[in-house]
Amino acid sequence: MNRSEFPKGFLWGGATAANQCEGAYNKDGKGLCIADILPGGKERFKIINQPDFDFEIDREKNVYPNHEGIDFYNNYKEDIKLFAEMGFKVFRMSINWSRIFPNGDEKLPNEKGLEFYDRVVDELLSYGIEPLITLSHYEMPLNLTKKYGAWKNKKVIGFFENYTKVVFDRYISRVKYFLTFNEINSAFHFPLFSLGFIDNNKETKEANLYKAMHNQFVAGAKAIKYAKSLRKDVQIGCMSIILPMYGYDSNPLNQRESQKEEMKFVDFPLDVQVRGRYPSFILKELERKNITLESTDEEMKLIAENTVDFISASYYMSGTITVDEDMNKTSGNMLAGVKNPFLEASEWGWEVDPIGLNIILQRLYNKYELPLFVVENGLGAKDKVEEDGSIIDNYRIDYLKSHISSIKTAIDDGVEVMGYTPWGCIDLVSASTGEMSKRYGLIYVDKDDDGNGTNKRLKKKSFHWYKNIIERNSL
Ligand code: BGP
Repeated sequence: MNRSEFPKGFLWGGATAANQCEGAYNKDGKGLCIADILPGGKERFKIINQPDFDFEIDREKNVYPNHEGIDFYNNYKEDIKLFAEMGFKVFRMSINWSRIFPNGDEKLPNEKGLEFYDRVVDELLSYGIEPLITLSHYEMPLNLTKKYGAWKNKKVIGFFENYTKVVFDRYISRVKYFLTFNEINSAFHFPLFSLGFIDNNKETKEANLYKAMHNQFVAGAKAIKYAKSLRKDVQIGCMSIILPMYGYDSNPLNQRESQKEEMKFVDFPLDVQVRGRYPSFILKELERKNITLESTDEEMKLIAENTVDFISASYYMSGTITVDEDMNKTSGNMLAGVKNPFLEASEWGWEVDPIGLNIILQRLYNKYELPLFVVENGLGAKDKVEEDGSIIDNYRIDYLKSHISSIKTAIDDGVEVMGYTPWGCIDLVSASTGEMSKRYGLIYVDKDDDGNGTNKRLKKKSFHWYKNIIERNSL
């Protein structure tokens, strides 16, 4: 093997989520999910953090982007053909839970929803592309939130079990790679997306967050157990946001604080899903805060016995931490801490840090000794279509190149990385802004924030660049 090459069988591809690309939000028996009721634009962030968020409000008019997405529901053939042209080996997609169980609590699934994913899976396989299926990507049926309080309620573990059993029964002979919960640690920042409820009550907020995450850990373990009973070589991963947290400077207080934050945000959920047990620093924190998880011995046993096969992750930025209260009042990076003077940020304030990806991959591999899979990474940017229809997205190429190179350096140092699937390989609706104009794609989709456009697909410059990387299996 040439030294610049990636390992044989490296899974190059791209990543999407159902609610951000399919559209057809109420077609063929699909029920509403959380994402279907969130508006786009500035209102979105305000709303998802509102304590009195009203799930009953009819936001039909406001939610254009999710409702139509890029109409992957009808365009999937054309899109998959383009993925195949780029040489994808794998395609990350989610199954929208509310397409299979419209209300979440029915006994029988919605056959039409299952048939849609049959078609998508078969289409991928016909090109030799492995589907990588996320079981839950911010798509909990809204009814489970309204009627049961979402992941706070242990009943939801059972509903998720029904759903995942149906999915595994149906697809596992054709699909080898699954992820349980998308960005399970996003619960700390966007609970409505990942846990399906908002609780801003000081007294109960933290306890409910930990209880809901615990229920997800149990549900994930059950899914793994069932899948393994059907297919021995199935590969199931957990999925987390990974970001290294730097101390702002060499002040030991800042270093200690950054380590504490990184352990809680990154390590805690991984410890549970990879090692099968809660880390002692979290148990101590729960004890100090008087939080009981209401876990049973049986649940802890399930968690211990059904751990993941690999760790998958999204990586967009690092965090910079200080204990200085005045500095902490200034607006910093999107997910953690204050501005890092050494890094530049995207238009949305996400600090670009390819070296950080290398740092965190090294650390996680050496701690957990499990294969890692970068299933999300990319640059959200506004693209310009030239008169001749070309899109010269050199900024995106630079971003992807620097991050891929960082992964390669980790591999050269002995880190096992299974693959790379850049986020939104085809333009889709942004999760945080609910808009189309924050684009990640290698393929452009002609749609704007107000729903205007032909929905036509155009190849960006990055499309040709990425195709070449895959072809040569090398940067
Ligand atoms: C992750 C989500 C994705 C995706 C991505 C980019 O947090 O898993 O769903 O959207 O971030 O974020 P955004 O769309 O907000 O730019």
